[in-house]
Amino acid sequence: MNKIGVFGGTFNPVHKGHEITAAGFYKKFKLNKLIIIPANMPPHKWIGEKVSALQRFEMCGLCFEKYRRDYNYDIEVSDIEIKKDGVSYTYDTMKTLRKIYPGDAIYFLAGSDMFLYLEKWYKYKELLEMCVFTIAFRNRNDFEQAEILRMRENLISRGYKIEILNNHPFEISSTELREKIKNCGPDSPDLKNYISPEVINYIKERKIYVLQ
Ligand code: DND
Repeated sequence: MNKIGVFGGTFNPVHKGHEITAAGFYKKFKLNKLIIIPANMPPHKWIGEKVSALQRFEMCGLCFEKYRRDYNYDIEVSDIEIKKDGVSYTYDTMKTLRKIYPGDAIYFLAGSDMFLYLEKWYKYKELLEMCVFTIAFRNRNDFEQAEILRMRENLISRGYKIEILNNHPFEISSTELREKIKNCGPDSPDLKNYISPEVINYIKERKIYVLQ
């Protein structure tokens, strides 16, 4: 039985928080494969239309390519949600993946912010039945971490599989980075601390986020 990791997100844009967390996920769970899935339309927020799903997908490709090339990770950026019109519910994606990987364990990775409102996700119980839900910490807030552990215990007692990545949080968000690019431009020197150079070049060439 293989272990397939899945990391879904809007990735608007993909940044080093995503990257480091995904690499840690791959290593900690000794994954045989990791699939990065940019959402077409995320169910929980309006993202506008100025940066297309295809552009978010291409940025993910550029960002994760080096893990395949330099570290030999089996990482794929999938267009499964982008090819499907409409809202990208994780439950639907997981059902499709279950058919592709019938006998394998599927680990779905999400940040703590997403996990905390998991009970509002579309068909979350059915989703949890199909995967090992894995939580990455996004910050060092003790109160939040205690709440995550409490929720995890509760879900485990109901028979679901919930894991914790136990990562050192890299505290950055796509929202902050879009603001930074808008206010300081894509040449802002500290941007490279947060976004990989390939992705910065893409942002510059396409002039995205600058006027938004
Ligand atoms: P986001 O828009 O939060 O992604 O979406 C996360 C995933 O959850 C997507 O696949 C959504 O379709 C799915 N979702 C959400 C809500 C409801 C449902 C599904 C449903 O089916 O009903 P971002 O691009 O903002 O971030 C991608 C992931 O990376 C998220 O899990 C986020 O928490 C995490 N993340 C970080 N993790 C560690 N360190 C950081 C991070 N920044 C973002 N600095």
